[in-house]
Amino acid sequence: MEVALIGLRSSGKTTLFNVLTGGAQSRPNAQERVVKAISKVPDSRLDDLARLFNPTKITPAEITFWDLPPPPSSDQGFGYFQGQSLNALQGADAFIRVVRAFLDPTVPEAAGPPTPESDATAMSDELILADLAILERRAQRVDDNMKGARGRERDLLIRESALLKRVSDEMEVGQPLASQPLTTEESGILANYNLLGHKPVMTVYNIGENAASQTQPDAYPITICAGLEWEFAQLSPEDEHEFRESMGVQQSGKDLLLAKTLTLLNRVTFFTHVSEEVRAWTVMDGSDSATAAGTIHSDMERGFIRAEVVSFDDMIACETIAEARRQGLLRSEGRRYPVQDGDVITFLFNV
Ligand SMILES: Nc1nc2c(ncn2[C@@H]2O[C@H](COP(=O)(O)OP(=O)(O)O)[C@@H](O)[C@H]2O)c(=O)[nH]1
Ligand SMILES: [Mg+2]
Repeated sequence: MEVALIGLRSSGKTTLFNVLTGGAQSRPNAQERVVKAISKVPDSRLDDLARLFNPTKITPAEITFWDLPPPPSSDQGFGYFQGQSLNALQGADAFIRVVRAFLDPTVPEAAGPPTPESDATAMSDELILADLAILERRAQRVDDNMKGARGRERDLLIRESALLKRVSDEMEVGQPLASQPLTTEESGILANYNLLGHKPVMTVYNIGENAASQTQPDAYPITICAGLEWEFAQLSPEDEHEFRESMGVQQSGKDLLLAKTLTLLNRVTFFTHVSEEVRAWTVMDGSDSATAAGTIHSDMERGFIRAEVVSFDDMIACETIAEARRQGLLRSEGRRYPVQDGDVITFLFNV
């Protein structure tokens, strides 16, 4: 799972990246390339399972975050969505859009006084421009291919060309892709282009220290004080607790954001236990057990025999697999079983 932080200069992307990844970015203003770092997703269920299985190793699910270099020249706007940066961003699974909502006279603003709304609009406009560039390149290729094409191949290219034109025209008048009516077939064609507008985006308002105590975990858009969270991250657990209390910011912004990112990516978590390790994995919601096995190892998907599944709650209640089996709560599931969030799974396979 690859998630890129995007937003205007000085909105707090690198600060937030450091909060999420424990300070992976040491030279925030000098970087020249995309910096990637892994964040481990906390999940109390993993700790509960570890108490039952006594593993030597507990492995949480991971999300990789990307911190982008400042745009090369532009003093306004993003400027990310061109050339090499655009190609890189097409490889991300989702975006977290950081909007500056803090006032700090010592930090110059990228585009005049911060107004979260105008900042957000500027970003949507740039995403549309980037996608228009992708569509235009594709349209060029389709036109080239049309010259030598005959019969059915030619018909398909004509249809694709018409689709490209229609979608681009709509986007040019400000209609984002997400709000354009498309048939399943059309969506399928567009899915091949890796358009930025197809990727899930979550907006995070980086609010000021004085507003930090008013954050609400379930508010939308998410609000977080990245500067303060970064200060918390430097402290010992005791000091952090005390400082959080005094600032009125009980909930960890990092934990909140990681949980929201899994939701953004439409992921569910399942757990495995082998003798020495209890581990959390994630798959797309709706994935079947064979696909889940494949996230662990391709051999396990290919040689899939069956999955032995017990729900998290049943596992905690029974304490042992043997007891879950005795009570009939350990289910034997085939390849097509849709994995549920919290499933504790043992895959049986041959290689
Ligand atoms: N006061 C305040 N300053 C912040 C906050 N978040 C980031 N900053 C400061 O804003 C400046 C730009 O932040 P940075 O993370 O480098 O932004 P980026 O350009 O989006 O990567 C740095 O000096 C940060 O210390 C915040 O929540 N409050
Ligand atoms: Mg930065």
